[in-house]
Amino acid sequence: MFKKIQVAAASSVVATCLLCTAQSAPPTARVIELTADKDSRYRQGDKVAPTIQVSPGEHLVLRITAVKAAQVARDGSVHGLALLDKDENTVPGWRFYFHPGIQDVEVTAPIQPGRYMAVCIVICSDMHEDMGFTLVVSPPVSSEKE
Ligand SMILES: [Cu+2]
Repeated sequence: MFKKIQVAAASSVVATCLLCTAQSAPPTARVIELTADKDSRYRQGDKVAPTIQVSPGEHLVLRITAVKAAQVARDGSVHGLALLDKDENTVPGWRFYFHPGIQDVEVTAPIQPGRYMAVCIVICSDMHEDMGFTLVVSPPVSSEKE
């Protein structure tokens, strides 16, 4: 009897793990290209400090091209990124440091709709304070209430 329970427990663990694997299969992430630029500004194409619209929980790849500004952090980072909610708390999983060059970071958009501020977290020059962009999380139109 006891043994049977153990087997049942073990197989349920396996089932859970299989489910995990299925869920973490590479989602089709939207790639958002940004430049963390030498003048301490985030750019999307020509747009300075862009506003980026995403869906709640959307899988994204931020393709960051980081270009050294006036100052470099001790670890060699030239810029960074943290996403802040309306209370200025960092959204979990949204804190990165960038070395010069192109790097991809995978992120998941917040579930909670609203405006989020992405800010640079490396003191990259005396223009650093104003370096960032806006992430707007808005629910799909079809789910709007009447
Ligand atoms: Cu910066």
